[in-house]
Amino acid sequence: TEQYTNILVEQRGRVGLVTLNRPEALNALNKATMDELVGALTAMDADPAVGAVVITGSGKAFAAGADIKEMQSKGYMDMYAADWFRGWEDLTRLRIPVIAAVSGFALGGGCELAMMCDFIIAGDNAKFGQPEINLGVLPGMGGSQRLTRAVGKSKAMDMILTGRFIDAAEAERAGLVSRVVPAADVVEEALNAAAVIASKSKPVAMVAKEAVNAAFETGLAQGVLFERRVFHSLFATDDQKEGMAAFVEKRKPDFTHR
Ligand code: CO8
Repeated sequence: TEQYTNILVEQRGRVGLVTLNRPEALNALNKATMDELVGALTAMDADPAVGAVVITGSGKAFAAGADIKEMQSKGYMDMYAADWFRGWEDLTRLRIPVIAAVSGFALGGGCELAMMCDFIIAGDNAKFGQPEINLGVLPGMGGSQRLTRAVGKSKAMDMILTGRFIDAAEAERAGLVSRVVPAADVVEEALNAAAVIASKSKPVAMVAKEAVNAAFETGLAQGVLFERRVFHSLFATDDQKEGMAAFVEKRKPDFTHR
């Protein structure tokens, strides 16, 4: 298997676990980390043996942001020519379900990475923030857009303009995270959720993810039409036949992911 420097990659049954592994820098997201993360997740996306993925960090920090030291001395042309942060968009094109398990700080690019995942499970010690304004910049990995869609204009403006951090309880109230659990349990909770997802039909889960994501890109009528058409399409799958037969026969389905 592939060797990585900035991340740890494991597979547990049908679940992939990717752990950001630069604890000395609070998992600051440099380009090398981005490339490894995108590479590992793209491989899992294509692997029929992996049905869902968890991304996590350390106990103290999911990730404290993009790597400030790597960006500090760059000029406009450096950022523009490299199209800095463009590579992160590849994560949002993954079709496999991805869960962020957030313990401790998820700041700046760390918060943005968590928001690129399909949902966020937070430890009760989690702190979310977009403090870029303190550095003389603004969020650059989608935060001004995804945070606003996730929590609405008022709280997004508050967080992005003041740079203040919100705790796990406020994040849950705002709809930024789906569950809050004791900090020590966050990875296990996310792995269990991923195992539930991975026990379903992978292609059906991928289509369901596409349909929810369509809600962010389209109007209601277009989104509902998209949903109905992909719903129809699933009747071409073996897994629809198996799932409905299992219900009628009062047994557990045995999905073949086809
Ligand atoms: N980048 C690089 N290094 C970092 C980062 C980071 N984002 N965050 C922490 N580190 C490093 C520290 O420099 C320190 O290194 P060293 O030991 O060599 O001094 C080490 O990690 C430990 O950090 P601290 O000593 O600061 O730990 P504390 O417990 O005292 O504080 C905090 C923890 C509050 C999380 C603090 O580290 C902090 O405020 N970090 C920065 C948070 C931040 O501003 N994040 C946003 C970054 S910018 C971003 O993500 C998007 C930028 C968009 C740019 C758009 C350009 C196109």
